[in-house]
Amino acid sequence: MTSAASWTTFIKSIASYNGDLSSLTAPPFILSPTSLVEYSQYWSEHVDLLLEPNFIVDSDDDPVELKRMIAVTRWFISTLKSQYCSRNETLGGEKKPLNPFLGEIFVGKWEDTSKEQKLGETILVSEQVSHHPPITAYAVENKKNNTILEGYNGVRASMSTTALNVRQFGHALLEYRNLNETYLVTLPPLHIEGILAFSPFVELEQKSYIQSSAGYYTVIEYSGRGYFSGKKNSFKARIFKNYEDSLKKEKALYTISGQWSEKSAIAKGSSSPSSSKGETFFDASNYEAQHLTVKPIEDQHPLESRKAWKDVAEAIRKGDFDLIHEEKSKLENKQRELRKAEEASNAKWARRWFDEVDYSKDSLDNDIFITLSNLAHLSIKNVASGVDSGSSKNDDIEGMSHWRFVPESFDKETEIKI
Ligand code: 0T9
Repeated sequence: MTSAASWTTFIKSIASYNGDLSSLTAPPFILSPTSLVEYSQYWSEHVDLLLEPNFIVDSDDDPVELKRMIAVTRWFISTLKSQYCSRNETLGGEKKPLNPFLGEIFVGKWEDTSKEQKLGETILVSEQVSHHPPITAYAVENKKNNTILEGYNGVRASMSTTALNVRQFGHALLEYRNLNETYLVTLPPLHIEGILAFSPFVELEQKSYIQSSAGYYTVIEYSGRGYFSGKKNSFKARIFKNYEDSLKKEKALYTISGQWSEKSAIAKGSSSPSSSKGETFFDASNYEAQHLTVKPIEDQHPLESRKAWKDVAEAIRKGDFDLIHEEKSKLENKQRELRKAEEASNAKWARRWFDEVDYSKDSLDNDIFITLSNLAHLSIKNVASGVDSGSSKNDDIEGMSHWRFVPESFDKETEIKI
């Protein structure tokens, strides 16, 4: 099979894409040797920005809660290049990730190598909590600064004439325990462009939101080439006192605009910062991502991603189609056997560090996710991330569910070493 022919087969398979990653038969050169369970690391490749709100001191200009919201918005913007461009940088284009198996895990840490140890160590735990549909849950924890980021992700995709349209499910909750402040972060819709031209890349679209427990509310609007600035990866973010104020754009306290993969600027008020008036908000090209460290494969548990996929990953690196297929089948057959055995004994795969929650049934009156969703008028149903509770799209999507980190189950962990 020539690569052009297999590409055609691939395009056909995405045209009939039913939302299930495993149904895509992609040619080897579009396969990434990395599992989707690893993508959780992208949330924390700027640990200093993630922890920054802990170090902001009160002064007599803006309220400290607003300064922290600006810092959280900066951290969020800083995650986007890692989340959506890093495969282009390391693999030469967006690639199809390995589809994680149920119970697959990925762990690692960001060490603080400075003398002052202001940040301390930050750890990541990521777990595949669902296979059909694929859902990955994660937590990033920094004990020294009592800060926890947790969340989960799933996607639903459909093919249009030129692009693969992807809606994200899930959200992140960022808790600064010392400050008694929590932020809810939603995930933007996206599409994969450039498929027909053999060079797929992600373009974000529409909006995502950040809601602070202190009331402040950020709306981020995404656009690609040809929209407001004509440049790729453009965005405009507005920070408001609260959700109600966001209904009138003129009420923005700050406006940020630019490219999330390059430079952006911030200015007070509701007009976009011009290059003369604006102050630099974030410059991705001058802020290198800090990659986490992962223990050597020899020391990993069989459920750990790089160990479990080792032979498949090697076959992908060799570009050997038959070998990829053979190695993948071994892993998939083992998984099928496991599911059969569970069914026979009426057992369910035990999730390691996360619990499934149904916010509409479980009595969770003072739950922070519900509180923040209500402030931001966001749905608590199993709907795409960022859907307004009053929207016509506010209907549960079959198979999707919410997940929450259970810190105690991680503290009790003895088998998996970080
Ligand atoms: C959560 C992220 C997500 C996962 C990926 C759509 C996508 C799977 C989901 C949303 C992370 O926090 C952020 C980044 C990239 C997203 C992936 C990009 C992508 O192409 C895949 C899809 C399913 C494919 O692999 C389609 C095959 C092909 C068209 C790409 C070459």
